[in-house]
Amino acid sequence: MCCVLANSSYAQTQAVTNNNRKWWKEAVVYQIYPRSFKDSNNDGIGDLKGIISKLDYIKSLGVDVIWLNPMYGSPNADNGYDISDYRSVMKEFGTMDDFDALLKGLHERGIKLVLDLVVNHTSDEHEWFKQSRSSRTNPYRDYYHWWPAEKGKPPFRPGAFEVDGSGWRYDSLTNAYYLHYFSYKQPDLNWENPKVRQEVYSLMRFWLDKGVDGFRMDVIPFIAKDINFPVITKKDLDENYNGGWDQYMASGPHLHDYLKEVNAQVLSKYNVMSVAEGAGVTAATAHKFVDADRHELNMLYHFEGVNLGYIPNRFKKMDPHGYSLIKFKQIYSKWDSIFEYKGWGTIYLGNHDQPRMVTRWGNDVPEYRELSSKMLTTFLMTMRATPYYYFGDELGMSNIKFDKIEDYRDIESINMYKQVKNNGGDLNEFIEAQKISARDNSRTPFQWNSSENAGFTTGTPWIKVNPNYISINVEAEEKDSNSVLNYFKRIVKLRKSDLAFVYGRYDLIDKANPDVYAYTRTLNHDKYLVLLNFHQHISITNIGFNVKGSKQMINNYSDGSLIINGKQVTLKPYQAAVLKIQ
Ligand code: TEU
Ligand code: CA
Repeated sequence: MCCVLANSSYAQTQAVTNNNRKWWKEAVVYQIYPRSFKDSNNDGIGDLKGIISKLDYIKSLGVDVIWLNPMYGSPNADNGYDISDYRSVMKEFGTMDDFDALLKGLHERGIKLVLDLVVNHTSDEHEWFKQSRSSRTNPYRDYYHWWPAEKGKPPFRPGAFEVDGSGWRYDSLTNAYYLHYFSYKQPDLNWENPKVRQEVYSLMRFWLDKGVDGFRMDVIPFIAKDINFPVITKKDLDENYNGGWDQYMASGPHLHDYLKEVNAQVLSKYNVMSVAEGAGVTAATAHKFVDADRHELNMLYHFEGVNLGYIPNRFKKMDPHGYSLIKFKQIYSKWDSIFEYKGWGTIYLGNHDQPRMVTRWGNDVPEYRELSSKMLTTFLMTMRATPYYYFGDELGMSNIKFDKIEDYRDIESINMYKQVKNNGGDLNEFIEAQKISARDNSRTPFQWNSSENAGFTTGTPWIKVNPNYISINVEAEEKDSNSVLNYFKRIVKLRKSDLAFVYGRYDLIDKANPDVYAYTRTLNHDKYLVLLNFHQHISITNIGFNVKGSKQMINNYSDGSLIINGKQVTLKPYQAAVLKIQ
């Protein structure tokens, strides 16, 4: 008993020593998908000058770090995740001068900029790949993974964005197959080759020397593979829905040697942050990436939370019963405990690969959209982890729910549709499922005002604007003190008002409650209680200590109402509140 107590108080005091305090732990990250933020020249595509024109809006949010999706030279097979030139700016997005102006404008406002580092693969239009495929003896041949056809067909590997599902593509020029875990336009780099690694470090330095503040590292566990390519079957992968990719295709024997090298040769030389897209990373492997003593990366984001509620291997179809809040609480509580003593967590419910947060995790019907948006934002801003907040969620933007495949722009949805069609599957069922889960739902243009195309462009937008922009937009929400937007600004301020929200211990309360997510955050003598009703009915939670007399810090019901009865709290539909326990 003595030791348990000693440990927990040790953790608490440890948590805020200067040693342990880091700017990236205390930051709120705001993600911008440049293609959809603001179009400055009315070609229908968002661009860097567009972002520059909205810097004061970004500043008004109170966020600290911008994560910008890829804005490098790219033929856009996968909206910039297929890079043909790492040291340039995509033509549609502007010029290097625009980039420099953007970085300067952000820094002048005290905001940091983190770029997307996509180095598991390049575009097939990258010069390295053009060289590599040109002959078997080309010096760039070993920059990629080739399988000579005289060895027969290569062992099956999935290609996530391919209609035939194959991750190998035959190239007749040299009678060989090359590996691509995504589309054939995205050949995988061979990290076993030290020259490839030096190329990557050099391009990282190029951007860091300009002053960027770090990287979000795309599918980083995938960079290292077992290059003996042992035989695996589709069944192996399917039966390991969450872990399969990692087990068979990623996290190769040298992964952590490479990450240590990235740290030693690049990251450690700058005051920057790094966050891994931790596709396939599990509780068992997480520390290997982010334990500070290992000198690899700072943070990672896992997929266990966002994968909850899908039927496995059914093209991202949701379970008709929705998701279980009890499981949701288990997952986020587990990930909190993983990083209690080592490493540091992240928290997100939306990004450019996910549908809109309110549709997926809340309720986007008119009656509950605002309340449930605010409730989910309360969750994100009160957990012990760095929040990664996706642009547009601060307005309560919701899924567009296209009902025709022709409206989709995303290679993933388009090719999955073809796959279902070729397999004689149910296309209506597929389209219905996509209304909830498709990535394009979160890629529609940002909603600035109620003028045509939501003020995003006067041209034809590259993807349709959600018609709800008439009422859901910045201009309208800035004027309304109870808007989702103003609630977002208030809760960001609340998070920053007390280090307890960043470093304080997390304790789950009433864990078997199927409707309410309740927890406390405690640092030294400060204790906050967070109450979140995830459902549309009135719900009661038993806190276990007297809540009466505590101070209300925020409440998503604008009249501030909250029914407290001693140790019991009754929450209205989607109600969220944070109380300071006196
Ligand atoms: O995503 C990697 C990844 O895991 C995705 O395949 C994800 O599972 C999928 O989007 C779910 O629908 C990264 C990028 O974030 C994504 O935008 C890219 O398409 C992908 O890598 C390839 O670069
Ligand atoms: Ca433009």
